[in-house]
Amino acid sequence: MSILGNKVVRREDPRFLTGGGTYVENLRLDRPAYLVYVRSILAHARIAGVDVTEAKAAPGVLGVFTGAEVTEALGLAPNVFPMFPAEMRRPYVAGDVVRYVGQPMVAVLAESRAAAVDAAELVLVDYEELPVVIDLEQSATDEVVLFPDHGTNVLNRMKSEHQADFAGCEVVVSERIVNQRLTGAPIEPRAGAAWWTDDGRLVHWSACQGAHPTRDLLATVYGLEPAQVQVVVPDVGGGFGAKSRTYPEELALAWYARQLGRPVKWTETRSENVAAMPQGRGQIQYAKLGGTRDGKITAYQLDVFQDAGAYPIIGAILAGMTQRMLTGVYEITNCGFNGTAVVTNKVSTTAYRGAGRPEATVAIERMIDRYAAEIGMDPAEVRRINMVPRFTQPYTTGIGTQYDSGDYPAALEMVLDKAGYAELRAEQARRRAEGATELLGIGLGVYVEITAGGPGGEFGSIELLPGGKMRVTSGATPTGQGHDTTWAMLVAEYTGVAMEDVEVVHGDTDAVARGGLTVGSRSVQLAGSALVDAAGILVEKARNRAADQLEAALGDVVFDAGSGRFHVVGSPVPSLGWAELAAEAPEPLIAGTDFSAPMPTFPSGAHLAVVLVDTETGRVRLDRLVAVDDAGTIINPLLAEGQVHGGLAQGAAQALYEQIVYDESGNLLTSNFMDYTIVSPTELPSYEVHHIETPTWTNPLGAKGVGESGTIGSIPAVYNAVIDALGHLGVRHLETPLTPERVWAAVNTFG
Ligand code: MCN
Repeated sequence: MSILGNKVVRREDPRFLTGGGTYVENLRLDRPAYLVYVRSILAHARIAGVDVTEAKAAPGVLGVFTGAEVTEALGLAPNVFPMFPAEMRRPYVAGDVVRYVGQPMVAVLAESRAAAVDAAELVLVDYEELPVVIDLEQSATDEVVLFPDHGTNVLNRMKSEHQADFAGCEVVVSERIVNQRLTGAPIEPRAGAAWWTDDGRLVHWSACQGAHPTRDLLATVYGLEPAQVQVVVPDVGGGFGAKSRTYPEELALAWYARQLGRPVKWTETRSENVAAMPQGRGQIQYAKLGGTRDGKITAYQLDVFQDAGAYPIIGAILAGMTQRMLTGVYEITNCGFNGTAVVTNKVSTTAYRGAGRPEATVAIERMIDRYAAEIGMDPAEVRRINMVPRFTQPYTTGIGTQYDSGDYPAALEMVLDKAGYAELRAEQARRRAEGATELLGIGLGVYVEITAGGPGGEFGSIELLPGGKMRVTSGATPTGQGHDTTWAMLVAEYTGVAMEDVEVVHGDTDAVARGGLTVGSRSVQLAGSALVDAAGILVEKARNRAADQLEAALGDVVFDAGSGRFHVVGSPVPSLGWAELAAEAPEPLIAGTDFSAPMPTFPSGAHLAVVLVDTETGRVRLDRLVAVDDAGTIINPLLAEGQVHGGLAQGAAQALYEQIVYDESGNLLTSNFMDYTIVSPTELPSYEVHHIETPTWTNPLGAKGVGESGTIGSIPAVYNAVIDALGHLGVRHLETPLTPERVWAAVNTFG
C-alpha cells in the first residue's frame, strides 16, 4: 500500500514542541563575542561624524567598528542580481550615507549581549539630514534623486509587447490598488554566528532559507574557495521568503570574528527585525478592465509601481512575476502590463509568501468584482464566463505565459458548492432587507500561481547504511515546511524501507553536495523529484548487486518496492533485503542526482470568504474561509493542509490587519507586533480546506507547490468579501488593510 497521499504526522514536531529544536541562538560557542548594531534613526542622512570613544571604553566591550572601517576593509556587498547598478550596492555597515531608518552604522561587540547594547547607546552620531523620498510615485518623478551617480530613481521599466486596447468596450472600470508593505514576521528573527577554524576555514551558522547560496556568497566576500566555507542552517523559525538571502550585516560576522580572534554571534531583536529585515509587497497598481454588458471581458491593462526600498534586491524585479501571472485563470487576449521599480528611503523589498503573484491575483480578482458590480452580474458568473477551461497540455495566456495544466472551473464550482453560495446570497439579502447592522459579505479569490519559477534544479542523494537504513541528503533547506517527514515518506515509498529508518540531512554544506534556496514553493517538485530519481538509481545499483548474490541474470532480478526486497522473477524465495545487501557490500551503495524540470508548475484554486461587517463600528469579522487548492498530486495531505492554513492566515492578515507604515520623514510607525497588528488565531475562523488534483506532467511525482497557495487565494477572497458586504451602499473599492477606521469611514460616506 502506498504511503504517499496519507496524512502522516510531522515527525519533526515532537522535537520542536518540546523545546528540542536547535536554533542559532542555542549554539554554544567558546567565548563568543556578541554583536549589536547601532542603527540609523534617520531615513536619509550623511554621516558627518561618529564618536565611539565612550563605547570602546565601556565594560565588556571587545571591539567597535564604524561603517567607514568595515567598508574600507570589505568594500560594498556583492550584487546578487547583476542587473542592478553597481553604485546601489549596499554597504555591510553604512559609512558615509544612511538610506533608511534601521540601517546599521556601527558594530559593537562585547562579552555579553547586554554589555553590547549598553555600549551601543554610548555611540554618538552626527547626521546631516538629506531629503527623504517615501512615496513611490513621487520617487518615479526624480524630483529628488537618491543616488546622484545613477541619475534616476527608476531601476527598471517593464513593458509588455502588447498594450490593452479599450476601444469597443461597452463598460470600462478602473481602480488604484495598493498592495501595502508587509513584514515576514518569522517567529525567529535573523540570527547568525561565525568563526574561523585553526586551519583557516570559515564556519557560519545562519537562520536562512538556503545553506549553499549563503556559502557561495561568503566565499565571494572573503575571497575563499567554497570548500573553505562551511555553512550550517540548523532549525529555522520561519522565513516566508524574507530569509531567502543572507544580508550584508550578517555576511560581515566573519570579518569581526577575524578582528577579535573569537567566534561572533548575532541575533536581532523583534523591532530590529521589523525595521531592518527586508519587507514584502509594496506595489501600487493602476488596473483597468473592459468588457461587454453581458459579462465578457475584452480588455485588461495593469500598470504598477514597485517599491524596491533603499537598495535594490529581489523586490525590485518581482513585478516581473506580477506580469507573468497578469490574466490569472481567465481567457483575456487583449491585455497589457507596465511596471516601474523605484528606490525609496525604506528598507529594501524582498520576496514574501507569494512574491509578485498575489499582487497579480489581487488586481485581476478585485477588478472582476468591480466589473461585476458595474454590470449588475453575480461575480461567480462573470468568472465562469471568462475562465480558461480544463487543460492537461500547455496553455499560453494572453500575456504569453505558458501554464502546465489546470482545472479552474472545477475548483470554482467546488468552492461555491462547499460554501453553500446560494444560501449565503439569500442570507445576505435577508440582512440587507432587515436593515441589519451586521452585514454579510461574500468574496471569491480564484487564482493560478507559478511555483519553481526560478532557474535551476535541486539535489538529493540516498545512501544505504549498515543494517539497511537509508541516509538522505537534500539540497533544500526547510524553515518549517516539514521536509524531514516528506523526504522520509518519498524514500520509504520508493525503496520499501520503513520511514523511521530514513535519516534526513539538510542545511549543512559539508554534508550535502549542493543545494538551492527554499523559495517559490519549489522543494517537493524539485528536491522531492530528485529523491525519486535517486531512489531509482539506488534500486538499480542494488539490483545489480542482488543479481551477483543470487547468482542470477540481471534481467531476471526484480525489486518489490512494497517489501523492499529483491528476488528472481517468479520465485519470491530466496530474496534479499537492504540489510543483507548492506552487509555484503564491497563498497557503499549511494545514489545522488539533480532534478530540473522543463518548465515551472502552476498550482491553482478557488477561495471563498464570508465576512460580517459591523456598520456601527466598522469592525470586520472573518466568519468563514473555504479553500479549494490544486497542487497536483499531494504527497502528504496533512502537511499540505498545514501549509494552506498558514497561508490563509497571512492572506487574511494582508486584507484586514497588517501593514508597514512609514511617515513622510521615513520613520517606521509599526516597529512591533502591537502596532503592526500581526494576525493571531483569535481573529481567524476554523478553515474549511479541500483539494482537487490536476497532476503536472513536468515531474515524476505530478506535484506542484503548495507553500504559498493559501496566501494567494485568500487575499482577494477576503478583500472582495468586505467590499461585497458594502456593495449595496455604493462602495466599490477601498484600500487594504480594511481596518475598522477605513470601513467605518466608507459606511459613513456612502451609507
Ligand atoms: N506538499 C505536498 N504535496 C505537494 C506539495 C507540497 O504534500 N504537491 C507538502 C510537503 O509536505 C512539503 C510542503 O507541502 O513539505 C511544502 O512544499 P512546497 O510547496 O514544495 O514548498 P517548499 O517546501 O519549497 O516551501 C517554500 C514555501 C514558501 S516559498 C514560503 S514563502 C513559505 C512556505 O513554504 N514559508 C514558510 N511555507 C512556510 N511554512 C513555514 N512553516 N515557514 C515558512 O517560513
